[in-house]
Amino acid sequence: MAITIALAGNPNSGKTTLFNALTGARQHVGNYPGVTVEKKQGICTAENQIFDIVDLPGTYSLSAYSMEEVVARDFIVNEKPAMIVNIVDGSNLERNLYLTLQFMEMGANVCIALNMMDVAGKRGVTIDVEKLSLLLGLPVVPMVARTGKGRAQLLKTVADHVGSRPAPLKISYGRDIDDTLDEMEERIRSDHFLTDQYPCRWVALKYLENDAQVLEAGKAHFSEIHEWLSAVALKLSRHLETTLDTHPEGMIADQRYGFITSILKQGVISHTLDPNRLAW
Ligand code: GDP
Ligand code: K
Ligand code: MG
Repeated sequence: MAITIALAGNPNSGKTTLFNALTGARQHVGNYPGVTVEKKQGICTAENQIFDIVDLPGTYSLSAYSMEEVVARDFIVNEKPAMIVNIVDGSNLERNLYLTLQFMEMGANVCIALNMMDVAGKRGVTIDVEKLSLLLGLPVVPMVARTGKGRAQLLKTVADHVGSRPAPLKISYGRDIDDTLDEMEERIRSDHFLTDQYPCRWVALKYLENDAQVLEAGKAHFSEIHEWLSAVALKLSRHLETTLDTHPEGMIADQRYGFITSILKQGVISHTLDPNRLAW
């Protein structure tokens, strides 16, 4: 039986290039149900497995602001791919990892295809791949999708990790938000609120982020808990506005970037003085 693998990443990270490198001519194009977003799907056989590869729409985040974000998120939640191959532009690491972090918060089984290593090399940037992998707790495979370099290693890594079920990543958003999240999460867990679809903390987070899709699902599912969660989120929002002149969404985004920065600061990226020293 084919194993479903989702390719996900920021626009222009090389998703389609990698998709073509993996599937060759064995691909077909359709639409995601109910929307005009194009769905590319293809077969790749490697490591004695058949992988059914789906090229998700390119996104920077997993909020519900754009159709692409909703499509990518719904696919992960509903189709539960065995693995997400998250294509990361290695020459633009900080920005790209913002999406990675959100997959991890969803508890998705992620591996990073660290692409554009040639571009990073030309800029004199060296990435300590092992350290990045260790600090994130994810497999990371460096590659150049355009030439196919790293393809075999990526497929081996995917085959080795398809069965993993990592615990959702829990990052700190500062005390005010963390305390509220804990309280919401507890109620969500004990009432099994939307937990057939999403991890508990993720539902709580989405209430704080005022996520239209989750709020709508919550309202339809059980209005009493929905009202309670909305009230708790509103209370926190007012508190943050009064005390810090900010709102939960802004603070959550800031803390995510803070988390990424703190990882990258630990010697993951170094700059060589001689940009002609191409590692790739
Ligand atoms: P997508 O938007 O994520 O699907 O990205 P594409 O696959 O369309 O790639 C965006 C651009 O980056 C194209 O011009 C690709 O040829 C190029 N590209 C993809 N991978 C690499 C790579 O590893 N190195 C370099 N230098 N260019 C790449
Ligand atoms: K593109
Ligand atoms: Mg594309």
